[in-house]
This record gives sequence, structure tokens and C-alpha cells, in this order.
Amino acid sequence: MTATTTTVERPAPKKQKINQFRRILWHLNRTDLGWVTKAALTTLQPGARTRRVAMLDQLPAKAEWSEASRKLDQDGYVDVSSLVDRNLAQAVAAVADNKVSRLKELTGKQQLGHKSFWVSLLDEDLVNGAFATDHPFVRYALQPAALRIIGDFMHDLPQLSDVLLTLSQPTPNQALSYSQLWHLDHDDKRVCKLFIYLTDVQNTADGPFTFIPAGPSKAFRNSLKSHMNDATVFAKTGPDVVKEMIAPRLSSFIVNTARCLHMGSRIQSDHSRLLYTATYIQQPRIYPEPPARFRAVGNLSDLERAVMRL
Ligand SMILES: O=C(O)CCC(=O)C(=O)O
Repeated sequence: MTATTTTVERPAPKKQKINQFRRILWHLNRTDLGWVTKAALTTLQPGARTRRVAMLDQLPAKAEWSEASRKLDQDGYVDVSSLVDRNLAQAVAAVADNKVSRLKELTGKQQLGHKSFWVSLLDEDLVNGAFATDHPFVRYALQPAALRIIGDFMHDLPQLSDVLLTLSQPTPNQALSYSQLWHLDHDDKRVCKLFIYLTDVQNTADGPFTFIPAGPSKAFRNSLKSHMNDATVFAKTGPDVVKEMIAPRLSSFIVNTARCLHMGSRIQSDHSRLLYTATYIQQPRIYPEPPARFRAVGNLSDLERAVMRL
């Protein structure tokens, strides 16, 4: 038998160049140059923003929501516990409690991610990766108070990007990683997260969401460093600017996580924390749209469809 050799033609490194270009763009978008990308993409959709703003204007308005929006703009965060619909928060909590009561069953099924301290419990609620729009997690995120407060801050109808339930647990003997370290969110240029604590967060041992308000966070605005330890951060700001969100179950707050440096889930032994998160961005997204996260179920208004891009 004779051995044959085949010469494999290597493809030109064009793809590599595109990937390199994307990587550079991704890094640039994390700095203030990302606003140029945002402006360019906005001009490619003439009239879209005007239509969204007209929809935003259809939402009810209240003086205390405007005040919350102003605080979000100025400080980068606002406690909205007294402004949001308590019944909707209870409905979120009921779903979450049910998941936690079936923790063993659900973690057995979970597709384990890279964050060992975070357990995602909602996988069973997804069809092709998408939530039904009548899911309590989606209903909470669509409530007028949230859309109005975030929308007035963005001067645009927000896009609901994702909803999430995370159970944070202790990770003894492991170095801090990912969201346990200080970071900004770079999903887009304007990112607001609406949280509900679904367990009491009474002290540092419960791993509170911890952040630095927008003003002192400016020092990190154009930093290409991604996840930083306390020493690196405090060298610039000192520790006094840090705010820990210590609050009881069902407390709800909004944070502009693209502007406020933040971390959390540093859970001490015997503690755990259950957290709901809804993430909103301003359209058009500066990165390609991910697969649909929501699927229409029941009656939806045009405004709700626009918020979820359905
Ligand atoms: O677990 C936490 O408290 C931090 C969450 C976080 O970093 C985020 O939602 O962006």
C-alpha cells in the first residue's frame, strides 16, 4: 500500500483579520468612542427614535417617577421600592420561591455556566431560549413605572434585553471572580438594571449588590481594564464612596451599571442571596442583536412589542 500525502491549502487569513477588527471595535466601544458607533447606528434608522419617543410619551407620568429618573441620571442609581407595583414583585417572588424549593432538581438539570457562585434557575421556563411575555418576570419589567423612569433617563423607550433569576451561594476557598470583582457593564452604552432582592440582604455576609455612584465611578470610564480587585479600585476612589445595597426582601432598585462600577455576590458561608434582574438598553444595540429572548403570548400593546422588539 502506498501512502499518499495531501497538501492542505490554508485559507487566507481574511477571517482572522475580521475577527481582529471586531475585537478592536469591541474594545473601542467600551470607551467614549462607543458613542460614535451609537450615533452612526442611530442615523441608519431614520425616524425610529422619534417613533419610540412618541411611544414613551404615551406612558403615564407621575412626579415621583420623574424625580426617580432625575436621581438615576445624577447618581446612577435609585431605590424604587415604593414606586413599583408590589403585587407584581410578589408574583416574581412566588415564582422564585418555587424554584428554590426545587433547587436540587433544577441544579441537576442546569447547564453549568462559568460563574460557580451563580445558579440560574429559569432554564425550564424558556422555549428556544425565550420567555413567554406573560411570565411574571417579564410583566415586572414591563410595568409603566420602570419603563417611564428608565425611559425618561434614556430620553428614549428602553429595550428590555433580558430577565434573570440568580441564586448566589458561597464559594469557599475560591478567588473572587467575574461579577464578584469591580466592573462596568458594556452590553451597550446605556445599560440600566432593575433589581428585586428576593431574600433579605441584611449585611455584607449576604453578598449585597455593591457599587460606586456615577460621580466617583467616572475615574474608570475609559478604562480598558475589565474586572478589578478592591485594591485597584480603592487606589483611585478610596473606600468611602462605596455603597452596599443593604435592604429587605422585595426591595427594588435601578442602577445604571454602564456608569456605576459595581460588584456583588461575595457570599459568606451559610448565607445565600436570591436576586431578580431585568436589563434594559437603549436602541439601536451597538453589537449584533442576540437571538430573541421573548416570545409573544397573549395580548401585547404596540409599546410592549417595541420594548421587547417583537
Ligand atoms: O451579584 C451581584 O450582586 C453583581 C451583579 C452584577 O454584577 C450585575 O448584575 O451586573
